[in-house]
Amino acid sequence: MKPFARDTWIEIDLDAIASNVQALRRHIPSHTQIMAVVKADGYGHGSTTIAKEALSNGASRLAVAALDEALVLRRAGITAPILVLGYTPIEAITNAIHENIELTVYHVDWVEEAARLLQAEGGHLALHVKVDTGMGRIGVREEEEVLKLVERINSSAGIEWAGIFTHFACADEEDTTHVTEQHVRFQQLLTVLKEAGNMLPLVHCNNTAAAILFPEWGYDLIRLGIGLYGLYPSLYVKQQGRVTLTPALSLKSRIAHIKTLPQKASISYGATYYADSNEQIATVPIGYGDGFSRQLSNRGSAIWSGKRVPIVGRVCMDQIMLSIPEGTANVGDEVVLYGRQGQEEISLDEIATLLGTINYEISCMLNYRIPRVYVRNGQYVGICHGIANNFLQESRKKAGI
Ligand code: UAH
Repeated sequence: MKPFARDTWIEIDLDAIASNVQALRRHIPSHTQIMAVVKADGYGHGSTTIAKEALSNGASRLAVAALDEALVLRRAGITAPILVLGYTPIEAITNAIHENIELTVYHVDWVEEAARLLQAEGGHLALHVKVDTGMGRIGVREEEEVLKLVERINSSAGIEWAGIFTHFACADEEDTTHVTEQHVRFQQLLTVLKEAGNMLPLVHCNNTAAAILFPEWGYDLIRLGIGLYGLYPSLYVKQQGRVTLTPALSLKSRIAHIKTLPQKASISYGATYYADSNEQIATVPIGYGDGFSRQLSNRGSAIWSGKRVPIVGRVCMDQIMLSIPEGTANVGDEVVLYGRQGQEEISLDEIATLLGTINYEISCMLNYRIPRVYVRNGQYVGICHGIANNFLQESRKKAGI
């Protein structure tokens, strides 16, 4: 018996996650650590399982966007260093102190408030200084400001200057002008800090794209996000063929209803599709309520019996309809929405292109309603998520996972 009621699930191939970390490990300098970026619930793959798999295969650190995400990892028993890449409100830092979570800092006022809190309450806080070399979001920009910030950190009891980093805006592009300018600016700031007598802490700048294209900029660590999940940051990076990545995520469901419709029978809201005579229409339980975009109405497809079949009519909140032109479909037949079946594949890149976005958004969109099932060596080894949790305890036992 499977451990969830609705026949729609995400399969995550842990062997692919392991192989992707190992591929980057081989590609970057041996002294450069890997920080696995598992924000947004591991880009939709489930943060705790992905974090553990990455740590077992060559990553030594983790990063998330928000402190709450770091606390989820600690609650799962993960003790590796975790960096919060985004803003942390001062009133929340007590949690970071108690749970030994590293924070990002980019303003001297924040350090002063943190120092006051530490003076009153005691404890230790490790900070990474974020410098804005051309991304234009959080980060200190001017040399004097960076120097002032570092000075304030170094003179504050209980605060450790643990790292300095920047983030590239255009590392995945063929035109290297912008990324090179950002790197030069980063190097200049590091030189200014060294000339002012500072010993540099952990230095890092490379995301997946830069780690693949500029491994020589590895410094102390890379922040590996999209590549961990087996996806390339852009078609350009993929085409360079420098590192082989394996996608980890598949989205699957099963036919819930099958019927043969007469000519001109309409399908779904808005009656945007009319059946041909004797058209076989399969209903599949997935929809925009799961993060399967309504933009795929009359445009997307699925794989059934190793063949592509079109989505007909509008994607509903919980259901879609497929036209099965050849062959006999049955209730319970497996349908692949993203991933492979037989020789056919629907990649996240294909869906991203169809929707005018990037693969990152496609996996992040898949929400809590779909259980994540983890697979190793072709065997189910775990499950997490959402509404399936209600069903879990007893059915997990029955399913033996
Ligand atoms: C600051 C920061 C991010 O916001 C994201 C990442 C990971 O990027 P990729 O997914 O492109 O590797 C690193 N650092």
